[in-house]
Amino acid sequence: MAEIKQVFVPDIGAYKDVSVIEVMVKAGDTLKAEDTLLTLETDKAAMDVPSPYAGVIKELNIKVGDKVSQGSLILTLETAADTQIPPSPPSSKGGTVTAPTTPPTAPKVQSLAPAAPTIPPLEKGGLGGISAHASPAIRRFARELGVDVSLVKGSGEKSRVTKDDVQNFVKAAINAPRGTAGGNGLQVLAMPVVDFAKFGAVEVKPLSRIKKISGANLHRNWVTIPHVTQFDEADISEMEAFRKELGAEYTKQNIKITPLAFMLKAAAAALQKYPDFNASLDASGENLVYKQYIHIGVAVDTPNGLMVPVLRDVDKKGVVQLAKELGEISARARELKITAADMQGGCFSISSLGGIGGTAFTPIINAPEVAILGVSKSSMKPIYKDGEFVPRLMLPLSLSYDHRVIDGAAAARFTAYLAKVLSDIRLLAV
Ligand code: CAO
Repeated sequence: MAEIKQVFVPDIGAYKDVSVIEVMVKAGDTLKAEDTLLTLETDKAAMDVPSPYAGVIKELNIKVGDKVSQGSLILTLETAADTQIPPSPPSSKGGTVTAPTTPPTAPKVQSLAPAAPTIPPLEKGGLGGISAHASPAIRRFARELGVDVSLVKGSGEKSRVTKDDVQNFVKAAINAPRGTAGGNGLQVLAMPVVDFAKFGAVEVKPLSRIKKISGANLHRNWVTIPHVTQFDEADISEMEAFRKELGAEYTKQNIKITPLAFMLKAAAAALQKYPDFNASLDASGENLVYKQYIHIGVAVDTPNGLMVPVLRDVDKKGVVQLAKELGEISARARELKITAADMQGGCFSISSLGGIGGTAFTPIINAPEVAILGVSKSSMKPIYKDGEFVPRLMLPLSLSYDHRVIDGAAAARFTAYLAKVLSDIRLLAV
């Protein structure tokens, strides 16, 4: 037989005037026994209060923000016949507590009298230091949807993750355009938190602003773009001889002609020949946007971190002009005088470590570009030519490309063409 029951806040240990941080039900809702009614939070813990009965809510007496103690009236409901549930012990799973429910012993109006639950600390999860506050019910809800709650940005009080936040996270993941960043759906283990001081003296310094910004971009690009790196070598013996001649002439004008100026020119020629490398995926991830201009970003090592200013219309400029602009813009980058606009609009990037050393590396694509050329230090090598080994100056090239857009064969052709042009710079004139 249906009965009218009142549901009260159960025994919550020594806590009094505890905040109601979430109410999951409203008047008129039909409940199953054990459905979560609300979540309470002290400064140290959060717990759900489940319904001891199945039935229909007649009146809800509590709202978010209320302060409650054991015995506060939560709601009145009309039970379905035979809906009392047997007592259940406190459940503690994944750091959450479900307050136990004890059925009423007297008919009609009855308070709940469960054993005091042990309340664990409010759970915090995290990926790369991001932590999430979420009630047990929200954690359960997120788990049911396969969402790692530590990845959800909370919009509630004290940045608490709400049900809406989880739902919006799922919607965003579903609607995220294919081929773009892919949402934040990477389900990876949180970094272990290590107390380094346990092993020896340490000093903590904040990352520079540029490192923080570029780090976040590099991370996104690394995890969301399927990178492949193609390696090749260019015989730059002749190019180097010509560069030295030019260098002697332009030093007086304070223009330093480094191999990078030639590389910019050669890259522009390769981008013209292979336009897929001068393109970007659009927001839907289903179309390629081909650019009718050739602007190339150059990675510059500054005391504050990596910056990538962009040289415009590289195809329309000569090697000397490019060397001059490169000198100016890299100096401005090192003095932190370049603007955000100086770093926008690039179609392709070059990262040269040739002045430092190394034989090869795997540069990270500067999205939404689809490829980046890494250049390492040239060195004299014995090259087998016309039946004998001859000493040649070889320049290592490392081309990372977005495999969603570029096939391996195309990348090999692009790199081989670059090597060919750098080996015979007369080709740049035709
Ligand atoms: N092989 C051999 N020598 C090379 C070379 C190469 N591939 N590239 C440059 N060099 C030589 C130059 O000729 C120059 O020699 P001299 O001083 O004897 O004339 C010397 O190395 C230094 O060159 P540079 O670094 O001043 O000039 P650059 O045009 O090669 O590079 C710039 C300019 C701004 C790209 C560079 O200074 C720089 O910042 N490089 C680092 C980029 C970077 O950090 N990339 C990593 C990104 S991924 O984390």
